Amino acid sequence: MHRQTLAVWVLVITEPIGNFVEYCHLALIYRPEIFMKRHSKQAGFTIIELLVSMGLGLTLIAGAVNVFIQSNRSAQQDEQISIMLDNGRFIMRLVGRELAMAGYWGKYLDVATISEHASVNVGTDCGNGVDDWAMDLRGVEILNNVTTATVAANFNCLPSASIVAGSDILGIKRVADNETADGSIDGGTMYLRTNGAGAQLFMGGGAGTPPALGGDEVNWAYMPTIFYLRDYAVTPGDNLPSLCRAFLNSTSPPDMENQCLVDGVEDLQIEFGVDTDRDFVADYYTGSPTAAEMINSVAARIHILVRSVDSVPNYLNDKTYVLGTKNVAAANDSFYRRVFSTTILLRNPTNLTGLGA
Ligand SMILES: [Ca+2]
Ligand SMILES: [Ca+2]
Repeated sequence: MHRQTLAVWVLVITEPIGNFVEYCHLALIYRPEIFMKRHSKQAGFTIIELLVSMGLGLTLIAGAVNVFIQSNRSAQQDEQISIMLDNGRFIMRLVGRELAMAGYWGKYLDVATISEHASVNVGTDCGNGVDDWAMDLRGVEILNNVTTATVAANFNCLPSASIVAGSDILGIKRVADNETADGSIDGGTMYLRTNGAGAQLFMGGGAGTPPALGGDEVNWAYMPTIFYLRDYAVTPGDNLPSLCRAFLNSTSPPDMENQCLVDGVEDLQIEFGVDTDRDFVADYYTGSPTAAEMINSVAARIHILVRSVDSVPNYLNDKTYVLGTKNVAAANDSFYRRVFSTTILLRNPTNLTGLGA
C-alpha cells in the first residue's frame, strides 16, 4: 500500500468510532483513487476495508437504536403527562361543580325547615357513631389536614387507616341539578320534595310517598357526597394515591358507599373565602375555617397535586409544589407532578340558606 494511503487509514481506525463517518468522507473526497483502484481491480476487500465497513455499520445501527430509545422515551413521557393533565382537569370540573352547587335545595331556601318523611331511612351512614352525617343538611364541610384519628372520629364510613394524611376532606350536600317527575321516582333513592313553601325528604318507593305537600310539588334527588384521598388505587400498598368519594347509594335502605374516581392524586387542599362585611366578596381565605367563618364563606379555592400514574425513567423530580399556603416537596422520585388551582363562587352561601357548621 502507498505510504500516504496507509497514513489515511491508520488515522481512520485509530479515531473513536463516532468519527468514522467523517474521516471516511474526507478520505473519499481527497483520495477517491483509494476506492476506485480497489473496485477497478475487483480484488475483494482488505481486512482494513472490512473493519471500516463494520465500524460504519455499527455506528449507523447505534445511531438508529439511540433514536428509537429517545423516541420511545419521549412517547412514554407524553403519555404520562397527558393522562396527568386529563386527571387534573377532570377533578377541577368535578369538585368545582360540586362546590358551586353545594347547599342547593331545589330553589327552596329555608333549609332549617326541611323535614323528614317517615319513609326516610339510611343504612350505613357516615356519622361519628352518634350523629348521622347524611341527614345533617349543612351545605359544605371541611376536615382540614386530616389524620387517621380525625377521619375515624368524624367520618366513620371512610377508610381512615388508608387516608392520605395531611390532605383535606370535603363534604357536600345538595340536590340534583334537575327535577324528577313523580313517574320517574326510583325506589331506594332519596328525594327532596318541595312546593316552594315547604320541603320534605322522602325515600322513593316508601309507603305514603311521595308526600302530599299541596301546591306545585317538585322532586329533586338528594346527593350527599364526601371527597377524600386514599393512599392506594386498587390494592393496599400499590402506592398510587387516588381521589375517592363516598355517596349515598340506592340500596334499600341506602348506604354511604365508597368509590375511587381518579388515580395519581397526592394532595387536596381547600380554602374558604370569608366575607366579613356582607358584600359577597371574600375578604380573606383560610384553610382552617371556624364554624362562624364557614357560615360567612362566599367562595372556595381548590388546590390539587396530581402525579403521573407511572414513573418515567431517567427523570428526577426534586421540585417543590405550592398548594395555597402549603408547600409539598417531591420525593426525588421519577414521577411528573402538576398543581391545579381554581376559585369557585359558592352560589348558595351558607349565610343565605341559614346553614350552620
Ligand atoms: Ca388543608
Ligand atoms: Ca367582603
